[in-house]
Amino acid sequence: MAVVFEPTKGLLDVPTHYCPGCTHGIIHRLVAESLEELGVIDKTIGVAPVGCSVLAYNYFACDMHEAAHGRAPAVATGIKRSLPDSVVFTYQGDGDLAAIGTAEIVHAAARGEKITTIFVNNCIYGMTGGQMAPTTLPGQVTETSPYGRDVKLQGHPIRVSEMLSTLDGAVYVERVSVDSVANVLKAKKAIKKAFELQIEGKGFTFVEVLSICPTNWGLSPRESIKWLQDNMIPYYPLGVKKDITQQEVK
Ligand SMILES: Cc1ncc(C[n+]2csc(CCOP(=O)(O)OP(=O)(O)O)c2C)c(N)n1
Ligand code: SF4
Repeated sequence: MAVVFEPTKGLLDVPTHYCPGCTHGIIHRLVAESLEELGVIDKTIGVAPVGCSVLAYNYFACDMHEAAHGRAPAVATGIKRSLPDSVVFTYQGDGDLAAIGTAEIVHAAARGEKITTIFVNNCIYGMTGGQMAPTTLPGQVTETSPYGRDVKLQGHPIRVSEMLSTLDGAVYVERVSVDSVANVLKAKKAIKKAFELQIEGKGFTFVEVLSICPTNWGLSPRESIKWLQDNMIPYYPLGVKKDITQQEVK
């Protein structure tokens, strides 16, 4: 019988701890498939964050390193500078990257570190029980914004991709989503391209992936996908924000 589907060699054959319907698993798979197709699993070092994906080091088939909360870009910088032929990526949630690690990601991008960051934006702190994140939408109810995020009180959400695309060291920045088959395919293309540009030594590459958290949003996985489409995509427009290979800045 013809083989129509095979597991990627970029992931280990182990069960994951993610909640049913969580899209962290899809994003793991896209990263792993990209590394496999580029033939770089053996020379890749990933840096895991603090957050629901803290255990990413148990799932990827490459070498992995754990970083303290928000510090993954700093750890990745050290690894890449000492092992310049390796492929280095960080995998970070919005609490990790856009709250406690804001300085690390901004300066890694500004320095043009030749690393790739996969930024999983689910508009909430997942692991710790659903507190407000820097990317929580205006009006969004969370454990720490029970009446909805009030921008007068709690400030405006941060559009991380747009912010990083203004920095000269960033060579490729794209926002994608995993809410549909078409968008999953686009997300894969973006992640693979980010790794390709790193391998070519171009500079800092960044892919933001809009993701769901059914558990802390209090919605079913299907309802969560619709919530992402109706609320997140209008606020966080998808697309390439910067690509020096196309000389295109949006
Ligand atoms: C210095 C520090 N502050 C706070 C925490 C608690 N903490 C652990 S995970 C987390 C939020 C993670 O959310 P996010 O990065 O959005 O990832 P998700 O779990 O949603 O995938 C927080 C606040 C910590 N571990 N260390
Ligand atoms: S808490 Fe949210 S982000 Fe974390 S594994 Fe569950 S659904 Fe995914």
